Amino acid sequence: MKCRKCGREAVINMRQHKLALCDAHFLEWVSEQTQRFIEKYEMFTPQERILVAVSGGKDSLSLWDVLLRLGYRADGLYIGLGIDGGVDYSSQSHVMCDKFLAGIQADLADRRSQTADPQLAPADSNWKPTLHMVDLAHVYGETIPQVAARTTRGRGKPCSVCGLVKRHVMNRVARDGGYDVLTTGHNLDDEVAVLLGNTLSWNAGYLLRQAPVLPADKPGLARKVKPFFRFYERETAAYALVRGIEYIYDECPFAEGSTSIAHKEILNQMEKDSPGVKLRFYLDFLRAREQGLFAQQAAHVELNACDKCGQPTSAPGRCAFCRLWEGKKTAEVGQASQV
Ligand code: Q46
Ligand code: ZN
Ligand code: ZN
Repeated sequence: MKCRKCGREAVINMRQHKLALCDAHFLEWVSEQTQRFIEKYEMFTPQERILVAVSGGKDSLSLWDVLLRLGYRADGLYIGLGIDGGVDYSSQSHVMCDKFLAGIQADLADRRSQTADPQLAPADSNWKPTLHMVDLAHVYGETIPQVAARTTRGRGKPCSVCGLVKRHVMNRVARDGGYDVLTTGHNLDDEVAVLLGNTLSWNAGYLLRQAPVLPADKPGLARKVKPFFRFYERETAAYALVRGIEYIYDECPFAEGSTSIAHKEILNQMEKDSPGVKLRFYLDFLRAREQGLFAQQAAHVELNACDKCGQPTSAPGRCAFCRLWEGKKTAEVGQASQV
């Protein structure tokens, strides 16, 4: 297979786009497409401050890489969940984030010194990306498996607690750090798997909140965006590989056997028979959503500020996160450290 742009050997063939590209043209294509999605869906502007939630995996590190290379001021946030799973999962993923940061800082400094490109040398050219680190055991006194073990939430699986905690911490760091926008590395496969789950249960509330851009719910909260939502997982993996980004290959040990992995397998089977079906399913959903298919639901969701942390919640009084830690001593304020 030859690259459509230069005729060299292709490293990837994207059947849904009928497009094969060599390594250099693939890297260029990913950057251009990301920029196109950022503009098309009005995700953020070059003037805004961006926080990228990084897990040490291929998607989030590739996203951080692309945003920085496009000239955006994007800092990282790593949340230490305290998950071991026999593979030292959390520590290893933290190491990957640190390594990535050291590499990209050197790379950006190099490129800035060699170019007069204003995108690579923004007005405050002293700016360099940092990594915020929030270690749950340190700040809240417990790891995710420990919190999960003492609550009924999630029926023995820590994922529901983990999702709740991550959302809260991401919001807090974005708010306290004065970030305009919070980005996550979710790719199309992630989004379509969730969409299938939400559709199977016709959960209109969840369907309404599933989107590549979620505006800030309350003043002081960051908008949430997913710039990679139109890339297939194999494309983000190929990007990391071709760019030489080291990432943690192991999935979180608790992901095993999840319904979203089962949904991914089914969708991949469908994609094999009908290239592009995943992308069409998601884009058609967005169109239906735009047209107000789930709008009726919107009127019924009322949010108040949590008594304790101030984040939006549909519950009266305290939010689910604060209730989770009731009676525990936490050291939440100002505990995100920077690298
Ligand atoms: S990190 Fe957390 Fe995931 Fe692990 S415990 Fe579940 S939710 S699987 S994205
Ligand atoms: Zn080429
Ligand atoms: Zn709260």
